Amino acid sequence: MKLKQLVAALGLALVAAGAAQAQDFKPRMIRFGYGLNEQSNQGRAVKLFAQEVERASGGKMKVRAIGSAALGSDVQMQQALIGGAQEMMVGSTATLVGITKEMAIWDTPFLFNNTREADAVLDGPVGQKVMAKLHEKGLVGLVYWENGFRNLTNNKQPVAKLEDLNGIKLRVMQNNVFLDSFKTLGANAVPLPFSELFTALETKAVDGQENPYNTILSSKFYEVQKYLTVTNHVYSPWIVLVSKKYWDGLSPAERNVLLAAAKKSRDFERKDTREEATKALAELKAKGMQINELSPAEAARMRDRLTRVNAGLASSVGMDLWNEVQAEVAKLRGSK
Ligand code: TK8
Repeated sequence: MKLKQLVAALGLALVAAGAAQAQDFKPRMIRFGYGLNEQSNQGRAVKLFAQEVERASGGKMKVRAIGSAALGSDVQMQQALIGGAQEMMVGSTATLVGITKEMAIWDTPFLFNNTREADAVLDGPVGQKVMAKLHEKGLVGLVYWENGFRNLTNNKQPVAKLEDLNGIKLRVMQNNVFLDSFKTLGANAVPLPFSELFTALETKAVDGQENPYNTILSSKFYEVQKYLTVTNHVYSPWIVLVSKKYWDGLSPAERNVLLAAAKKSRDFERKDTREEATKALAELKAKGMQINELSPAEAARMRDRLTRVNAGLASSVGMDLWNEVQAEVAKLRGSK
């Protein structure tokens, strides 16, 4: 045999050994729920995931992407996954804290300075360890996606200093760290599911909210919010979840397909989100929002005030996890 042929034959043998066979896959229909609309960064990435799963399983596994919280809010979908009534979802890690308290570590105000730090910690050993905590609660986490750095909008007045938040009725996620954080800042914080947010803003049941630029744009919050303050107060991850009941019934080949597709969707989603975020602020301005940055002095005051929640947060996630994450971030900052 010529060398070329030998290499080709070896290659084929390897493919045969590694590749999944048709009989490794059963016909499957996965209901994948998410909160934002189809036109959002979330919608685009779920679509890519669905195509990837179908392709890699030779059409055996199909994903039905169901957006706009049509299957329920984050919290409702999490319960459906735990009970086995729904197979997959993507949502905020912050709404998972009621189930797995360690998830609150990602709600630490100003934890990450940039996406390089976020990616490294979330995809690294600590991020994976926190994700693994979901198993005992009936959930399997596959990957973290980027929701993004959160910024404040409201309909009452520009927020240029801490005191401007006084009396603003602000929707927060269903999560105690967010509730405490914004109460600490002086706002009248009200927890609400994302699926009720647009209407709550429109009917003036609340004055404001906080989310990344991408979401303010894709959910058309600019139609019902006048002022945007660049606060970047926390980096918010999304997490792709599978019902553990469902996962346990899959073959290894089927699980591999889901995990590999989830990783592809993560890489796509982060790139897509970051590209969109760089243009989003100008678009929001063009849509008529009045945008202001905080002066360095006011940003520092807000930051100081927000760190008051850290002690409570550290004790609720556990000192070991708190220290481990702080050490990871410090290490990354030392090795630029
Ligand atoms: C979408 C939510 C959203 C989150 C929020 O279901 O609730 O404000 O930022 O992305 O998970």
